[in-house]
Amino acid sequence: MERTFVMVKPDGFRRGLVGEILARFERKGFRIVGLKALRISKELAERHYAEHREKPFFPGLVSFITSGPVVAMVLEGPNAIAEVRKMMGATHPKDALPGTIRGDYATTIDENVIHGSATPEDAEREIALFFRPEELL
Ligand code: DGI
Repeated sequence: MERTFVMVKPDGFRRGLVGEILARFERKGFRIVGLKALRISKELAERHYAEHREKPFFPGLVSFITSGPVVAMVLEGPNAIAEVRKMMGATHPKDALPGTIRGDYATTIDENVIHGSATPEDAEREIALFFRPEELL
């Protein structure tokens, strides 16, 4: 069993895609062990995306992710990290295959609908950033 951190980004929330996305993960068989809607502060955004701090797109990324509510969740299941990434599709929607979340719902890298942890280390760090232990089932 593995846990991963997933977030429906502000574009997904604004477009009413939360239910669609949650349904895909539930149907796949993942267990929801944490779930909340929130607005991300600039400080949380900068910590979450710390690895991109020096990139030219960093200011735009922080501004986008703080632009409206998001839904954050922790999903649990076998190989959850890799399986969720597979269901999300490639980072750039132009490379994301139909049938994946980004392939079906996104067109630009600036607004690519969903985030999912890339590695077990990222998952642990991101879960701790967004959830207190008592908020997880
Ligand atoms: O884990 P991912 O979201 O698939 O990808 P990542 O961790 O490499 O990048 C995090 C987010 O940063 C990504 O979802 C969109 C944004 N991003 C990454 N590379 C670029 C980018 N945004 C722009 N504008 N240009 C990029 O090259």
